Amino acid sequence: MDDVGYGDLSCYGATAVATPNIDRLSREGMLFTDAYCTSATCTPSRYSLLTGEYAFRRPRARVLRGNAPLLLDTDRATMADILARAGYRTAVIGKWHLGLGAGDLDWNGPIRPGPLELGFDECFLLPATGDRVPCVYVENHAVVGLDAADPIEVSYGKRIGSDPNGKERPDLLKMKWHHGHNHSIVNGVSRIGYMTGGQQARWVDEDMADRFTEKALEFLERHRDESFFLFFSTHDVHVPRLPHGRFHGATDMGPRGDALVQMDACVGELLDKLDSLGLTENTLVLFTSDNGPVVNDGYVDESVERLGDHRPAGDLRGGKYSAFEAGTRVPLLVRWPARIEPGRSAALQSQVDLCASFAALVGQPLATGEAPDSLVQLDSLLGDSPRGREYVIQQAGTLAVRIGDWKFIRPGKGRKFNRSVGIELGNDAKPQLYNLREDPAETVNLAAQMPERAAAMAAQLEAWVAAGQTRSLGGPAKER
Ligand code: NG6
Ligand code: CA
Repeated sequence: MDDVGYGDLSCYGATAVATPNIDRLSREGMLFTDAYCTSATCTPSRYSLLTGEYAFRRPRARVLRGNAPLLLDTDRATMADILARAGYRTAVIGKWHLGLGAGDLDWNGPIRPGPLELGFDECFLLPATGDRVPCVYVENHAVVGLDAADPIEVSYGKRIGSDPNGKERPDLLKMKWHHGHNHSIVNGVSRIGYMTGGQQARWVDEDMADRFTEKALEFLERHRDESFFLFFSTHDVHVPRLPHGRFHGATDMGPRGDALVQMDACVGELLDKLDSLGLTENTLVLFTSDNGPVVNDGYVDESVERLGDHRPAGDLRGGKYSAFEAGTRVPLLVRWPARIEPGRSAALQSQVDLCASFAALVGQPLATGEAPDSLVQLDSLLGDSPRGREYVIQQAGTLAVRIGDWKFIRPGKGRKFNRSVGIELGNDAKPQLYNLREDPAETVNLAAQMPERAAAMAAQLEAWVAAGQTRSLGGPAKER
């Protein structure tokens, strides 16, 4: 899921929104309270998920433009490659945001390299984000529904074409921009970047969740008799939030709340399909989010005004973009009825481990250099052991590390607060040390009181960064 926070689901304590289908996963599977994505934004987080490598090792792994070249190396194994080697049929349906092509992509020709060169048999993509051009779907190697007589052009920076943009024609918008997001207007919403042409191929935001779900159901149906891996990657609840009309008013929170309900409904459709195909018992379903929550991410969508008592980050501090916990601590639910006893776990989990864990699950060895930061965590992931990782590394503007109950945030020059989105970024010129057991909301910086612990954690973090990989290393130097 996209930008779904630790407090956004009813199984994680939300009361202003009901997520019955996701709650079903929590009743029938494991709910993790201490699971993390690797980064507080999308591109780096997804990079780690699919490669098993920390994104901070890749300077290009930052929120990508919609016309950025493919970020991943096609000659290095991805999660999809690993499962394909074991005979799985593989697909990614939904948000990609990891770049496409080899640079200077012509959207009217074959679009590659992309997922199909990374181990996926098929793809149906929102290429970047809902708020970035080009606003078209890509299926396998081509834009869906493109009319050759109306070619697409995409530009970031220089304005192209003569279409009005969101800055000069707010009267044409059905949802106004708040900050950024004032270039090309598509479907009454202005986006980041400029696009011309491709009129017939342009998406309708209100239909996007249904398009993805339809594709996913069809994939499940088609591969019902084989082993399959579906990476179902919703646009919800990222901006612009324009859920289908049937979800309007599903909550009192406006589009963000309604988009959460739409997302839950998509999950429900997938689970129902597994039921009807008789596949529920022996299918592992894993639900998680790519980064923490944000309320105002650049459009005027009443999300702030109508938030009420809902706390998207639960009790955690920060949100999307933040080195505080809410940036990267995300929901994680894992259901596999044939194998997993339902329960709750406080084991530390990181999405970077899913590559190695899945490889172990399907009996695929990893070569040296493959999934270089990914550790097999099957015992804890499947609920056999309460002990997970010993540490997690968290990336935002700066880096942070959690070792056991202790959290250290590397000092940095960045601003402390992002005024536009209203989120504390966790940056500070001074080192920060928190005890998450006693102070889960990171309110008391203990670094000055406990300089030795802070220094030891800083040194440990730098060692993991400098090592270039962490798979062959053990845990922290010594138990603290
Ligand atoms: C930011 C966008 C934000 C969102 C984010 C990426 C502006 C002002 N803000 O730059 O709206 O698109 O990038 O989100 O442009 S993510 O979930 O894909 O990382
Ligand atoms: Ca995201």
